[in-house]
Amino acid sequence: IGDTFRGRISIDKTKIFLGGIIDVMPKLTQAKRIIIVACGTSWHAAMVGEYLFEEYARIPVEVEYASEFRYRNPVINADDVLIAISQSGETADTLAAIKMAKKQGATIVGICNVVGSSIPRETHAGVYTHAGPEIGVASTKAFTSQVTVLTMMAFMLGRKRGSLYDELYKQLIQELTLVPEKIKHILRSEQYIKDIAETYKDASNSLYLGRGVLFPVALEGALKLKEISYIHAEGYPAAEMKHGPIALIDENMPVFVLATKDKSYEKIVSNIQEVKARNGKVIAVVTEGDQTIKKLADHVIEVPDCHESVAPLLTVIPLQIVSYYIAVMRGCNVDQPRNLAKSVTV
Ligand code: F1P
Repeated sequence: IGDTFRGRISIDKTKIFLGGIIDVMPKLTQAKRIIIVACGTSWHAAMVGEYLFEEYARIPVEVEYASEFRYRNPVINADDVLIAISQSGETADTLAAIKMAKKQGATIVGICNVVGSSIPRETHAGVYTHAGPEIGVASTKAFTSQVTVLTMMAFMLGRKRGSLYDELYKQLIQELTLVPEKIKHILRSEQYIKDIAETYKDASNSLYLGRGVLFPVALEGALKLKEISYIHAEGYPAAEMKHGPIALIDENMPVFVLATKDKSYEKIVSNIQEVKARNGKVIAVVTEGDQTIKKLADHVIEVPDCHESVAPLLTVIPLQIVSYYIAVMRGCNVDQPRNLAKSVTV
């Protein structure tokens, strides 16, 4: 899927090779803490990274908006590793956060798309995602490729730190290698997803809910919708709904729920019931064959069964497609949304 800033990152049936990141592997493996800084969509990828690093590598992770981090006085130690994620590699806030952490002795790892951009030049090592030139301003391929790299790193670190035993490590790699085929499968539902977009294109507000590693996917789904269609959208951890957003729910509110089968499944089913009890419209992204949610939700979008660690990579796809079609149907320019720039360099 790409190469590190100085070598290839790849995956085969049983192993992950992290190319040039190998140089900083001892630092990463022994890190007391990983800080991930990013902005926008890249920040959502960072949040997925937090869940995966903590779950599989058992390293404490802090995710920070670079735009906040750079202006406060954070505690940074020499045994911290700071991972900077940026599609453009030029985001001024992310660059400033790196420079600050570097001065304080932290090891800096980058995950960037644009080869030779400013952020890679300030890092000790890193990965180019080679997600191709994004024609549009809003990140889509960048998100999935950033999450893929973070997933590979989490598995690799888990292996090296002894928190992932052999069998599970192999199973997780196998799951990752199946992702491209599963995404192709989801894309076959494009017409069905377009019909859902048609139903909700005139909404003025929307809610996105997810739990665990799918919470950041809810944030990303909401961001995609607001960025390109200008519909107000909020992403929330599903369990937080009762602490406020539930007040917004009525028959005009589409609620997108990430509800694939994982350890939070029972809880997410009850969140869907809570929304339905208030007449909200539920569009649920579910595991293929799920009959329980089919009976509750207004629409279900099925994704192939997968291990929960790779669910972000699959479940974000239908949300990106819904946003795309809603924006097109509202006559918005999806490639060049108003007020947004591809690289935010100031
Ligand atoms: C961060 C970002 C993008 C967003 C838009 C503005 O950019 O917020 O996520 O889609 O392009 O910038 P980057 O640091 O990932 O290049």
